[in-house]
Amino acid sequence: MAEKEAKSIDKANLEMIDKAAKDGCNIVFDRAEAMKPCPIGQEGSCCSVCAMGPCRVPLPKGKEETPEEKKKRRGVCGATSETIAARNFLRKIAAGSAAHSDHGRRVVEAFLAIAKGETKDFVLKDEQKLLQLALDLGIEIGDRSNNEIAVEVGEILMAEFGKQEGELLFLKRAPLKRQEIWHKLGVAPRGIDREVVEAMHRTHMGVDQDYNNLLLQGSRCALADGWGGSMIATDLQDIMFGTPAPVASQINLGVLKEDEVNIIIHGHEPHLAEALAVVCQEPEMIKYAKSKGANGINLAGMCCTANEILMRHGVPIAGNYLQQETAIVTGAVEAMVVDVQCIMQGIVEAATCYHTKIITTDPRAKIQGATHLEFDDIHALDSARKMLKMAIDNFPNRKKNVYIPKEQKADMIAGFSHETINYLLGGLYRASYRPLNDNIINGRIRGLAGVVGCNNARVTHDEVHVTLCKELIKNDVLVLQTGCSAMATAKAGLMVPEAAKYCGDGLRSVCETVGIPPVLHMGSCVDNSRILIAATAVVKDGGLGDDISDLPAAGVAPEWMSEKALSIGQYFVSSGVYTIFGVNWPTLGNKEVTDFLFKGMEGLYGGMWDFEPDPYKQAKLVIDHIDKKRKALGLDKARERVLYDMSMRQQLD
Ligand code: BF8
Repeated sequence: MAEKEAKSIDKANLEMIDKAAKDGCNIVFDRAEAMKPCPIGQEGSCCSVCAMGPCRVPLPKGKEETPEEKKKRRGVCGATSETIAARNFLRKIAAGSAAHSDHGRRVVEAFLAIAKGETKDFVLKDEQKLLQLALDLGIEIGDRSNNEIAVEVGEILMAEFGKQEGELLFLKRAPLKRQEIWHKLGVAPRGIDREVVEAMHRTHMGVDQDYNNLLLQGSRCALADGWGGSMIATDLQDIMFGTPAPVASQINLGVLKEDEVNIIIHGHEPHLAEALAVVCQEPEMIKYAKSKGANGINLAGMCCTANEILMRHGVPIAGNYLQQETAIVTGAVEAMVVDVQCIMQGIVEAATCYHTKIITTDPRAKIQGATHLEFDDIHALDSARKMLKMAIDNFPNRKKNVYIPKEQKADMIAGFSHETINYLLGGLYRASYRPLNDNIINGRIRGLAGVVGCNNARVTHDEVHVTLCKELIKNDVLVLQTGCSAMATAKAGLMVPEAAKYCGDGLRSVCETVGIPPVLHMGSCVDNSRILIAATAVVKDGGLGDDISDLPAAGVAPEWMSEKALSIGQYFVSSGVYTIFGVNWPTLGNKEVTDFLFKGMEGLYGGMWDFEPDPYKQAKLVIDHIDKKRKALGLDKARERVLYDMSMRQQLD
């Protein structure tokens, strides 16, 4: 990775990597060069769950291990490399599931505060989605007010976190066959917190030491994320702040403005971002910015908070995960306001080279050297004003080393929620997935791929996402995206209808007819729950099997980095989806565990994991899998739907 071009395909980022070097600013790409990954930890062969270790049990390289040698490959307590690999894997899933679900819990708290009228700063925006959710939960509607209904919705969903028995309510949204599989395997989550706690208990020294049993809990804990915490977050965020609909915006560091106060909101939970989006437009705040010599206020997003306010308001995105420091390197960011998750501690150090203020806002996520201004849900707008004022006051402190790569920004269309796809395909009065299913059946669309997840400094920034997605659409695979992956392809120009020119003939004709890009932005990482709902809607519409595992569909996280990505992957696999991860794979130190994940899970769940870092090979694996599923469905030859006329019917009779 010594060559600059090996660090990123994004020209904005490359320019800023140069600038950082000139300014003497140490950033993630420098640290990745200085710090090589530990090969033993990377393959899941290091156990640090007790103080007799850490014990290292790496797979011998370059020779076949004898059974005798394998027997000796154990920790001090006698733990086998299977147990160690499975335990490490489950702990990562638990951390990822906890992160998404604690986000979900905070969303329910904010939702209840609005529903109970404790805050006047927000109202519940999507009445239709509220009522639909109330019906799903069996809540009486009658002539009750929306707020009364919402309080009951919020209380029922809050109870999902602490539930001890039964199973999560949203599991009922899955295809029946999928629910039966979960019941048969005993992996239907009971309560969200319970599954995370149990995962941590089982992986404590001397508890669960059967890798099969540990990995079953991996599914239960991950399903509590996908069909629990994340799904609750998505649904309630939509009701509070609006269900996304198509919206135009721009992305990359070029959205920053030289003559305005630039404030970047970075993290995951949308309430603060929503409040900032409101106060940044207030005439008094703009006047105040002008009094400090700026021409206005420019709000931009970073990471998944960016996706949230992009999807609902069209707020531009400054960049994805590996741009959080390079945004600061422009020297033009007055404040970076952060909440939780995916915030590199390095931003505080990077900010010392410039004038940027790093403002932490959540009691769960403080950083030494940052300014802490706690966000208050109840007085959300006042909180946001304080942060914005701090940014404005910082405008006159800009140093001389300001440079924004102005040319580097791309147009994009986002806002493809499940509801929007339903509407776009079927229309308001007959909203349906039928046209999508028909186009899959007739072969114009070969299949679906969910391409999601992070950036990772161990691979060229954005390259795997973009190369993979171009390969997929060229082969008529419609791509659904979330997270930082969505930002990578948006920057590369794949999220505009004109990107149809990169598609195969079939997908191009569908995109041109419906007027959609071939790569659809479905939101943040908790919004992977939208992909579960969309996949279920495709199953329920008929003609493509009776479970998610029957669909010609696959998932990929080409540049994954976070534990949340592993939780997402595990709930996709446990929901029946063939799921490929790039970069590296955290159980390669043990063959049995890896075989279970890559092969054994297919027999149990109909979905399985795979590992492949090369984007062209990833695309081939996705396409081969889609073709295998098409064949199983009898769709291996493209077929036009035959519409019977009267004489044909008579012949049939
Ligand atoms: O939740 S894709 S780097 S920002 S973990 Fe983080 Fe990964 Fe980005 Fe969003 Ni998701």
